[in-house]
Amino acid sequence: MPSVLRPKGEDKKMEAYNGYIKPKCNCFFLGLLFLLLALIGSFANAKTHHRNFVVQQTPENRLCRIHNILTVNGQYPGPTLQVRNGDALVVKVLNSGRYNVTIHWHGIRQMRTPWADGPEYVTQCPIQPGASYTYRFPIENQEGTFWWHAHSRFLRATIHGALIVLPKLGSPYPFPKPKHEIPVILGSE
Ligand SMILES: [Cu+2]
Repeated sequence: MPSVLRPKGEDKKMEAYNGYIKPKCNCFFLGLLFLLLALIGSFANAKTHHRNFVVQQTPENRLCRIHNILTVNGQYPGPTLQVRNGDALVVKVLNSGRYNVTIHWHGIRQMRTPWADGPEYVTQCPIQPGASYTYRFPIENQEGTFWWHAHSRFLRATIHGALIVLPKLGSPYPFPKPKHEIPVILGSE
């Protein structure tokens, strides 16, 4: 604005005013942009892991005799799931066995997904023979080695496996990083 339209000294006041307001606006929008980029970045690192569990009877040779034991995908203990903090799991469980079954993700907090927790007749009806159920849940603010297991009647003492939650990409372990890691699963029938 031409200075002739204002009293003397007004220009300086306007400059000071403009000089004060502009950086504040820029800082605000810059801050907002960084926040958005950080949010996008954190979502970009999160993955959704899709797995299939087939619960089935599998012949196993134990103590010189063939036993039909319950397995997941023919494995006992069942498959190890490895994810990162912030990831999501989608596990489709097909019951090809003879008994009703559910799977409990032991120790995983189901904050907004209680129907994925697993205890039969508590958060879901059991998966009947020939039927399937898909568990979908995020893992939020949890790290460490957990486990999953059947959670229906006597089947609780059968199929189980490890669920390993690593820190987010770029985040350190809460202890000195181990040179080597081996999941140790203890179970009895
Ligand atoms: Cu459990």
